[in-house]
Amino acid sequence: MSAPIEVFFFPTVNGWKVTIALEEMGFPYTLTSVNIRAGDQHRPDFVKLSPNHRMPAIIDPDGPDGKPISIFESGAILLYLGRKSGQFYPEDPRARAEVEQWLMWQLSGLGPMTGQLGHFLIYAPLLAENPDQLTYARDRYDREVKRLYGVLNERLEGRDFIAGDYSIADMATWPFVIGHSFMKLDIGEFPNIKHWLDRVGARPAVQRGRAAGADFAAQTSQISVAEKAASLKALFGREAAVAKT
Ligand SMILES: N[C@@H](CCC(=O)N[C@@H](CS)C(=O)NCC(=O)O)C(=O)O
Repeated sequence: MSAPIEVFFFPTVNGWKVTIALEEMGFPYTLTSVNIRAGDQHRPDFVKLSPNHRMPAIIDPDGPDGKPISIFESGAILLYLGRKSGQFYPEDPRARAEVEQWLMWQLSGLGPMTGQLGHFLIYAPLLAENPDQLTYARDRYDREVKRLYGVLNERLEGRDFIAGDYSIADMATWPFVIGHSFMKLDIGEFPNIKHWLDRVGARPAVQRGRAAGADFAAQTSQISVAEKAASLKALFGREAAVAKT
C-alpha cells in the first residue's frame, strides 16, 4: 500500500473531484483543510503549492520517480491520478482523446461558466453597489450554462457515461451539475443528465468522496454576520456593499 496522498481541501465542487477520484481509485489519502472562507488559499505556505491561490492541490509522497510531487489544478490532478492508477483514464489513444476532450470541456466551459452564474446569482447581490445592474451578467451566464447543459444532455443521449466507460471526465463534471437547483435550472429539461446524475451518484465511492471533509465547513446559513463579511473579503477582495444578514 502506497503512502497516503495529502489533499489540500475544502468541500467544494473542485475539491470533490479529487476525493471522488481517490475513493474510486482506492488510494489512501489525508485531508488538510484550506478554509477558503477564512483566506487560507492566500497563505504563503499554500501558495508555494498552488500559485493560483485556489484549492485543490495534492502532495503525493510517492511521485513518478519515487520522490514527493505536488500538483495544483483539479484537471492536472485527475490526469495524474488516472495515469498513476491506470484506472478511469484509458490508454488506447482514441479512447484517451475522448476522455481528454470532455475533461477539457468541463475545465474550460462548464466549470467557469457555472462558477460565474453562481457568483452573479448568490454573491454579486451582496457585493454590487447597484444590484439592479446584475441582470445582464445573470442573463449572459444563465444562457451559456443552459447551452452547456444542452450539449451535455445531447452527449448523454444513448450513453451511460460522458466518454466511453465511466472516467475522470464524469468525476470532473458530476460535482458541477449536482447544484443545478442553486443555479435555478430545471433539470427536468435535461432528462439524460438527470439519469446520469443518479447513475454516477449511486456509486459508493462518489458518495464517500462527496462526503469528505464535510465537517470543514459550517453551512453558510449557520455562520455569523462577521464570518460572512470576512469570507466575502477572502473570496472576492471586497466588502459587502450593504450590510446583510
Ligand atoms: N481551475 C481551478 C479552480 C479551482 C477553484 O476555483 N477553487 C475554488 C474553490 S471551488 C477556490 O479555491 N476558491 C478560492 C477563492 O476564490 O479565493 C481548478 O480546477 O482546480
